[in-house]
Amino acid sequence: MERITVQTQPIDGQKPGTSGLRKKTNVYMEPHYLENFIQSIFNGIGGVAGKTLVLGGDGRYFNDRAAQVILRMAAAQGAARMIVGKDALLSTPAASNMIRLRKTDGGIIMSASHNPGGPKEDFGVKFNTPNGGPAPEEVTDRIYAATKEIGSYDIVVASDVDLSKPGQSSLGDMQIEVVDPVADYAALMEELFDFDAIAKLFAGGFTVRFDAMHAITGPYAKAILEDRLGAAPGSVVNAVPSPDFGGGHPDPNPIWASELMETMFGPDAPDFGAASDGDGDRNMIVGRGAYVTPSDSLAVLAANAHLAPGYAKGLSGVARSMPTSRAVDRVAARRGLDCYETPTGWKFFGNLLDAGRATLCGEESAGTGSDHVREKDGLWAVLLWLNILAVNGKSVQQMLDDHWAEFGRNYYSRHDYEGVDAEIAGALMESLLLELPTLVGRSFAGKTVSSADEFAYDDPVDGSHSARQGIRIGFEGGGRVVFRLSGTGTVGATLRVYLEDVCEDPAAMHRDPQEALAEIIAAADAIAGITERTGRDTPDVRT
Ligand code: VG1
Ligand code: CO
Repeated sequence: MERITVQTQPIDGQKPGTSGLRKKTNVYMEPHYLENFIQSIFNGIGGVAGKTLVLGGDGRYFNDRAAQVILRMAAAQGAARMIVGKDALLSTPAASNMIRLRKTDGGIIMSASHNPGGPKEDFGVKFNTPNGGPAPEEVTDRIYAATKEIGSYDIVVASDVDLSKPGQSSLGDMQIEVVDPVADYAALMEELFDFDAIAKLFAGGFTVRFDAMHAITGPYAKAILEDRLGAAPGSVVNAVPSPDFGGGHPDPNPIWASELMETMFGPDAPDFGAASDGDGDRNMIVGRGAYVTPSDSLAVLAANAHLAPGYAKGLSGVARSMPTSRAVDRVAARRGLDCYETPTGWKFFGNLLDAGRATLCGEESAGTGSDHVREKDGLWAVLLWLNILAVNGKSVQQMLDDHWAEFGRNYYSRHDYEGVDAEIAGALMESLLLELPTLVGRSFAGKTVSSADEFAYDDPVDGSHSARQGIRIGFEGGGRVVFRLSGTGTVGATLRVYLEDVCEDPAAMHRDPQEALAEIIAAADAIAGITERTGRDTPDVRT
């Protein structure tokens, strides 16, 4: 087999963001673009000679082609073995599980997650380390440095590897093992949850609708919910992954999963609804007529996880990303659990999970997970909810009511301003930063600022420092607004404004969040001049 070295040059902008390198698919398809980044990953991790890696992706457009390139590059550079999901498919949590189960040297996940897919949409690649988690900043910094120094890459000349059925093959000296993407993951779920109890719930007439949004979780959800647990056939909808996700936006929130929302708030709503994203690591939970914000979901799961066998001995601690609401902090305080606040992105939970300091983690962006893998995990969250409901017999609404009655409610919403001119967004953040020292004590739209800082994180396990992770402003009475720029977008800048207010009045637990947060929303605009600077008077997406 011929092995060739191709001359190349550094390509600007190959800096991994919140979760890997995401670009327009046609950018990834430009000559050398993918190859440069893959070679830089290999260089950044000290080469792949003799190593075993997992490879899989969410099935979006170019996933199949990219997989063949990555295999040929790994073969050229002496990798010992590649464990590849059938048809180059693996959900992100299943890839994380595979890396851990097979004790590999890491893995490459091809996905732009919740971003749309297709020739005109987005593609992405990320590297996960041997613990199964997204590479920490220290590793992504090395990968980025390698992208700036690259002069050539190695690849073998070979025809495509057949990835269409499980089994062993080889490419030159490299072994290739094609695996069923679902089996090991499903087995792990069966270890963690009481499948009999959930099956009994379904057998008793409890109805469920899982919207896979034409993305990777379709086959996983069908195999687990319908085939193993006996949910009625057709409970999993939009279950066949398609390269452009059916033309949709596979982001499980009330806006992009509006079809599911309509069903759940309609006359024939099932008992339980859920959706997942492009690569299967996010989840949206919705009951009959009851949307659960991801922040509340994390808090409810933290308070009730012990009802599932995998968590029966209790939690060692909990962690949430900084912009996530502090609903889970209340649970931690009551239950005497350690509670960590990390920067946005799952890579920051890895050390806490590895060190056994946290069992459950979550983000406001519909990511929840535990120490069972090192990624957030959409279907896992759905199963944990179902296991809890199977044990306590409550409805989703009742779960929320009881939770708020016990712990209080943190009204929460995130407002996204998408496709903002990058310079305008940058200037907005810079001027906020300059104003920070003057804010405390001042009032905006009737809210008095009690704290204001730029969040930085010192990892309590390895001592690493991550600066500039978003601006947080606290108000007297417990309200809060956080400003951040997204690190996953591919066009312009996305300004994220995270709004939160605490409520302990039992008579005020069922307000519309936008209305309950009206003062905080007005204060956020007054402080940051969002409308004035961006010309937008409403956000593109409210979740
Ligand atoms: C977003 C979310 C963040 C999440 C990240 C990756 O990042 O806010 O919470 O970890 O996406 O999720 P950003 O930088 O755009 O705010 V996924 O499911 O897209 O891998
Ligand atoms: Co995702």
